[in-house]
Order: sequence, then C-alpha cells, then structure tokens
Amino acid sequence: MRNESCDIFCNVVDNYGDIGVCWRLARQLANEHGLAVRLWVDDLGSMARLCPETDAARDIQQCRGVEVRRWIKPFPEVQPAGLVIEAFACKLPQGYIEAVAAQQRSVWINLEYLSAEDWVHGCHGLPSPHPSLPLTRHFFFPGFTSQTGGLLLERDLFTRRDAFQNDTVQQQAFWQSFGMDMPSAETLKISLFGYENDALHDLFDAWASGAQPVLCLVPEGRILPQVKRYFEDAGRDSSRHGDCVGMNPDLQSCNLLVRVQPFVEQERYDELLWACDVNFVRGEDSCVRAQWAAKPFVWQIYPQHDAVHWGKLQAFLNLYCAPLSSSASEAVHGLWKAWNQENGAGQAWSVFIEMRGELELHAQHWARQLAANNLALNLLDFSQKIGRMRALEIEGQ
Ligand code: TRH
Repeated sequence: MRNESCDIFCNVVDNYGDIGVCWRLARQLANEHGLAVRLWVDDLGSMARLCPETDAARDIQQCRGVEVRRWIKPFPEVQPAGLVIEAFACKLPQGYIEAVAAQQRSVWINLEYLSAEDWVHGCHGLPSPHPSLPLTRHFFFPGFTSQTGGLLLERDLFTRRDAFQNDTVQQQAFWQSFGMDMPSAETLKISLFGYENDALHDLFDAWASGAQPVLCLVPEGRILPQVKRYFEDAGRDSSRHGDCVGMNPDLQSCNLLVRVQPFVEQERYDELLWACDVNFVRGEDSCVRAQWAAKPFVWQIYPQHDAVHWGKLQAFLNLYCAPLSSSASEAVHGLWKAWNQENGAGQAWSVFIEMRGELELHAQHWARQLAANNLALNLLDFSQKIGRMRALEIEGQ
C-alpha cells in the first residue's frame, strides 16, 4: 500500500528545532515524493522565521507545496491522512486518534529526537499498541548508523552545496546579501549559532589575538547579549562600530571581526554553513546541517535538566571521532567539551585549529558516508511495510 497523503503534527516546545525538522520533512515528502502533506503547527510565528512567506495570522495556507495548518483547539474534524507523523511525541488530538482508529488505513509513526546512543538501535521501529483502541503507533528514530532511520537529506543538497562552493559569483552574491565584500582568502570564516555560553569571552580572546584574521558571523539569537558584553568589556567600544543588538554591527577586536546577522530563512542557513570554514551549531537540526556542509564544526548540544545531553554528546563524539588520528580526536573532544562546559574554549580552540586539515578531510568523508541512509526514504519504506502488514491482518480477520 502506498501512502499518498501525510499529516505531520508539530508542537513547538521552544527554539526552532522541532519546527525546523518538521518543515524540512514536510517539504521533502511533498516535493520529492509527491505526497499531499498537511503540516499542523501550533506556533506559526516560529514557522514564519524559517519560511518568511508564512502568514502567521492564517489558519490554512499553501507554502512551498505543503498545506500549512494552524493546530487549533478544538481540533477540526478532518479525514486522517494515510501516513500520520507525530513529531517528538507531541500527542495527537483525541478526536483525530479516534478517526485514525475508525478508518483503519493510516500508518501512525512517532518521529523521535536524534541520538547517537546505542539504545536507539533496539528501539527504532518498535510498535506501541494503543491502550484502548485497535491502533498501533511505531517509533522511528533518526540516527547515524544503518540500524536507525538515518538523517534528513534533500535529494539535491550536495549538488547545490558543491555548485555554491565552486562558484565565486554565487559566493559573492551571498556575502553581498549581508552587505559585505567577499572576505580575503586568508580570513578564517566562522559561523557562530549558539545558546548563551560563558566560554565565548575566552574564545573571542583567542580569535582576536590569533595570527589569522577571523570573520565571525553570529545569527541573531540567545548568544547576542554575551557578544555585546564582550565588546563592552575592557574598553572594546562597540558603539564605534555599531550597536550589536540593533544588528548593524561590525565589532572589531584586533584580528577578530564580528558581524551579527539577521536570522535567515532555512535554506539560506545552509549557504551560511557552506560559506564558512568552521561552524558552531546548536540543537539537532543545525548540527545535522553542519555535517552536510562537510566542514569542521562544533556542536553546542541542547542542555537538558537531568544532564542526559552529556551522554548524547559523548555517544556522538565516539562515532564521529572514531576514524580520526588520536591528536585530531583529542582536539575535537577538547573543544566540544570546553564549549559545552562553558570553560577553557580559547586554549582548546588553538589545539582544534591546528588539526584543521585532517578535520576537513574527515568532514567530507563523514558526510558522504552518512548520506547513504536517507530518513525520508526509510520512513516511506517503513510505513509501506507497516501498511502492507496491516492490510494482510485486515484481510485475514
Ligand atoms: O533552535 P534549536 O536550539 O532547537 C532545539 C533543538 O532542536 C533541540 O534538540 C530541541 O529539543 C529544542 O530545540 C526544543 O536548534 P536547532 O535544532 O539547530 O534548530 C535551529 C533551526 O533554525 C534549524 O532548522 C536551522 C534554522 N535556522 C534558520 O532557518 N535560519 C538561521 O538563520 C539559523 C541560525 C537557523
């Protein structure tokens, strides 16, 4: 059985990761696989940051081949799609679940958060029968190995990335769109997307006092107050160069030039990652995009209260660093830990950047290797398999 329609449910908890993943998946299923996709979102304001053509005041709209619907309460009576994706256990509306059970033809999948931990292998694809209705939900785990559901990767992403990286005209247009000339070849270009981080001061000091000029692009967001404080402290007068929070800035300290830039639409964020030499990212979606950019990167993992994020970070480091030489592996471990512990990032940076050549080669190899395990394809195969099993069960009843 082929699923021709899909409902994706997204509850925006905070930040942009939930909607970032759902919007990406929705576009891919609609535009690459021809499904009629409805994306139900409870916070269209967040969605509009990633896709500015979204009108946050409209309940129903068509965006880039996807029907975007406000997830309202009470939930309207609709016919469930053939494939139902509940993102990150966001809890589907009760009336909708009952309609799914009555219809008996939908495949219901819970798309889980990304983790490199081993336990994911045992949980990927597991069924979870509904306690009272004749319904089964299946868990689908993204991941980095063939025993997981893989990662979201658009069909043409690598072609677009390579075209961008080999085309000076496209790159010039990119820098000009931010009001800048193309940086000189000797400038190290760094994107810095992060949560609040006390290690920033130390890192900026290292960049400012290093031998190589650094251009650091900071997307507006939670780290901005610390950027501002750095330039206010110790007589680095940001007002000479512009107001950081007002975002028209060129903040300079010795060899470091910081440019704060507006949050760009989701597809353009990829260009930023492609244009830079090293990318600092946060959360799971930007972390995956940095891997597709095939450049050395530093992941600030989303912090969780019970510190489970440390296990997740270590699990990813173990996988990612396994093919590296011991000195490159130590350099990555050192900087990622310093950045996430918010301490000692300056020293760790010097060690990391010494390893740049090896880290670049590894990043390219890593991206090619991961690309074989495509989440959207796996999800469709999986749901078709479940659908066929369901049809046989119904036939046999
Ligand atoms: O926004 P995040 O911190 O989201 C987090 C994580 O997903 C985390 O796992 C989750 O539990 C928590 O939210 C609730 O980071 P993330 O995942 O990297 O998402 C950022 C999204 O924003 C991603 O899709 C890229 C996009 N983006 C743009 O579209 N334009 C931009 O200018 C930037 C900087 C990002």
